[in-house]
Amino acid sequence: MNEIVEKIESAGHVVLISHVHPDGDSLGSASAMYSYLLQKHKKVSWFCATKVIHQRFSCIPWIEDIKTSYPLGADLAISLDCASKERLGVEVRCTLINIDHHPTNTSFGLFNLVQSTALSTTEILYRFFKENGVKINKKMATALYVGLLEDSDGFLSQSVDGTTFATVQELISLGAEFKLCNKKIMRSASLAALRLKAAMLKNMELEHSATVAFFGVSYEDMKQSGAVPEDAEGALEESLFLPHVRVALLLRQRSDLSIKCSLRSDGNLDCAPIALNFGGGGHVTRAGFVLKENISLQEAKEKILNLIKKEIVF
Ligand SMILES: [Mn+2]
Repeated sequence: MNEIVEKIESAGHVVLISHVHPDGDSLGSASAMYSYLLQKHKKVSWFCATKVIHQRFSCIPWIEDIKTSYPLGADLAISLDCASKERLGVEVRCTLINIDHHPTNTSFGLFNLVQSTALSTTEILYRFFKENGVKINKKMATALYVGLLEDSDGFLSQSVDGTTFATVQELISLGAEFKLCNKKIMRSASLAALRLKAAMLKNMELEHSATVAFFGVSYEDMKQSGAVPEDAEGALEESLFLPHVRVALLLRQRSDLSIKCSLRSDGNLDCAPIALNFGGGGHVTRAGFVLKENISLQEAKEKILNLIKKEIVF
């Protein structure tokens, strides 16, 4: 029997962990795992340290079961899509299984199912279910689909290939609610999000011969728009549609004045080492980190831009 299946079989109470500020892949993979454990009549909890989950994820099965308090008495934890211990948002004391696809994953679990070539964590789970003869029901298929949809940026990313679509085809045949998910995940916005996007695009700066798009968003900007942090990512990603832009950098000031930095690239520049350099992590095309020191947006911009400029070779 597979080691992970064995651990699950012998566990009394399993807690699934989606990373802080969860995305569709972390939620989708935890949701699919949740269904699987319910199928097995296991006692299971789903933990995420972040209180507010974006409304676009409401199409993910069991999303209403997420708890922000860590369950007492769990004897097995499974983290999904978490690249480092810090992303768990909690100190885990029991046996931990780490299932992820980030190349920067630090293998912090006792068991690590980390495949950096996978498009999403849900793709790893899909294979895990198939290899272990697990029946994928409609809810699981929907959840697995969400991870693929989200991490492939609506099937537009460079890592998408025929295998991705073959997987999607199978998930749809298993009942995945793909139309609902496409609409909720890719095609819904709040007025606040659109207002923030407009302000960000208006203030976008192009640096280094227009190869770098820069966005600085103050805490005041966020408060004024009423947008949630994730809403700032739309403008960031769209700036890469510009002909010369190869890297997009977003610096967003938080209420404690720390700065959340998000990096996106067209794939020709690896974002992960830059993020690692500042204590963060991620993928080639998307990575992030937090600057905790007391530093202005302008100072942070210069510091990071200098590093990016060294990496960009014309
Ligand atoms: Mn992911």
